[in-house]
Amino acid sequence: MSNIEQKSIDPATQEALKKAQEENIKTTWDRLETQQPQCGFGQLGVCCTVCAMGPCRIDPFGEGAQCGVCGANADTIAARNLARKIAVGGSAHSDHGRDVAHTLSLIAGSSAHEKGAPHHHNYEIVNEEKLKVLAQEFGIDINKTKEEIAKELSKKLLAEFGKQEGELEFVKRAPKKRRELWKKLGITPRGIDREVVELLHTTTMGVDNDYKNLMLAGLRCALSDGWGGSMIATDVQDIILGSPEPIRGKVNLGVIKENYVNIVVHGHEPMLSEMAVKAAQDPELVKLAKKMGAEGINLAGICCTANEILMRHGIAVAGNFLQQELAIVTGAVEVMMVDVQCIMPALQEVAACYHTKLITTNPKARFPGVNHIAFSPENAYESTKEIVKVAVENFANRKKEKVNIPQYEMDLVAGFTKEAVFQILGGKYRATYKPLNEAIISGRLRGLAGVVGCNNPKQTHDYFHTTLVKELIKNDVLVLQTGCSAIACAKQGLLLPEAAKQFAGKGLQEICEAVGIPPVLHLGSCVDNSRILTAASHIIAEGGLGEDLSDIPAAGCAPEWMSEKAITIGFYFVASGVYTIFGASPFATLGSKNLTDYLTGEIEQVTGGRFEFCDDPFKMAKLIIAHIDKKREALKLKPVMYA
Ligand code: BF8
Repeated sequence: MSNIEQKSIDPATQEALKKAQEENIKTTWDRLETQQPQCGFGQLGVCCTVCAMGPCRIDPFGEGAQCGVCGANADTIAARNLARKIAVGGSAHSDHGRDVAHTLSLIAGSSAHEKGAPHHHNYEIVNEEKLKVLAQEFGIDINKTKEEIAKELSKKLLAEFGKQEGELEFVKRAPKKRRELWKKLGITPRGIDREVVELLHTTTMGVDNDYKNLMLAGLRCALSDGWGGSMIATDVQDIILGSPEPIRGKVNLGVIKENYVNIVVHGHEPMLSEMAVKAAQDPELVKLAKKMGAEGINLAGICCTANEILMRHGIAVAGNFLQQELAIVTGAVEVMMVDVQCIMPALQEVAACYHTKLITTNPKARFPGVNHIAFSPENAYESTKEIVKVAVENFANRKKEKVNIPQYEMDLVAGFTKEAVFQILGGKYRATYKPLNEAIISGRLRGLAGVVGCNNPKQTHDYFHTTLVKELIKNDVLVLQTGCSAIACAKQGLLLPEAAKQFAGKGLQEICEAVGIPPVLHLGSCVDNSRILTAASHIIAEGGLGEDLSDIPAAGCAPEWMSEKAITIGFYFVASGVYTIFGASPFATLGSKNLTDYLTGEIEQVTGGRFEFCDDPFKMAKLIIAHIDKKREALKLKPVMYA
């Protein structure tokens, strides 16, 4: 295997990497090399920088120091480090949710944050039906105008963040048995911000020294993300931007078009990317682009914000996390506009080697010296139009000799939601999960797996996602995907209905052919992992597959994870009773045997879910299948039909 083939299995990525090497552009893989050897204490999670008596570290071989200056041992240090990551990951998703709820309040003309501010904005309520459903969940009378409903709802949603007592409203969506368990364990999330703050408090010097107790607080904080901040983000985005429905699209670097003004949007909050979709179609700007010699304006996305506009508009996806620098390396990107999360600091340097203009838009995420065009719901269209104009004008600066776009693009179908799954399986007027449950009960389907998460240059790019998913569908496991994992599988054609015939087992094939779905369902961005939680609750409500989420023959996996957000997702999966495998490296807990044993073992007796660390995709598939079979047996289901 050549050096480049070890980095990625994706031919477009390989080609762009070759170009980067020829042009002496340093990418994440080069930087990983210069970091070798990476800090062993950090990798094991036993380096403590919590207070200024340190930094302290625990000798993993048991010969040197076994506790820090304050007396904290490996268990406390590793658990505190991990807890902090859970808090950070949760805060990222939940802050995103807050911004979306704030936009809803602006639409309703009742900004809770900016009293007296003019109420002009560029959004509207696209999905009134979902607005009403959500309002009813929050106990709001819906016999009033949609603006009035939105006003009340946004107030209640924003109050979820600052709630001090009681429980988050969406907790009610979980099956009764799960809610009772959370209550018994004392991990029912009370308020979103409260759980993050309290978890951080417990990790400061001299507070919680019990690793199991720290993990319980971590589980509660993660639940406030999955069943709180992320769920708010997903549901309110559906109200403001419309609920996705199955839609076709294209993926990979080949979607960047040589004769067009190319704008790549990268980040997470779809308020920006959604407006970019509109601004890129502005007749005035399209005319200007043509005047500049381009055929038009081409918009493409990277990472989760790409998933958002793919799900709602079929906008092309240029790539996943490890392709962000390479999109610029094509030499054909006029502007990369970014908002928050997963945006590599290196982009500034890579962009400087080409004519590409990097533009930041969010006050929370800036680069020194990089052009910042402030974006807010109030000036959304204006500011996005300004960015598109910068791109169009920058077309003239493109250096033709530097352009080389790998000609790879793949078709895909995305846009599955808990509602869409209902409708596809049961028909629009008989929307039900019954056919899905029956398929599992009868053994035509073995079970379900959520395969999600990032890329990580420590692992061959896309290899773990695609190999695992192929193994799962071959064994009649229907795969639900989000984030960069979905993009990885899309590039290999796994998100096409035709993929069932080529890759799926007979049972899954029959289902896919009967209803015309791919064997791998793309549910959206990382906040949309909340769709998996609600879909699982519907499965329990439908009946026949147990009484709790932990009874479902299902598992979760983040094969190439790298982000703190992935850790938080893992924790809310486990807190919801899901067996969850992490690839790449474990969460730097290995320096504490007790903590690792707890997370991969004993915790199952607590929440019904547990973690597994595994770095072989074939083994991951075997573990998931064994777990699904164990759950099938516990439910006394018929044997798998085509085993
Ligand atoms: O939130 S999968 S690399 S883009 S963290 Fe980031 Fe990971 Fe991609 Fe989206 Ni999720």
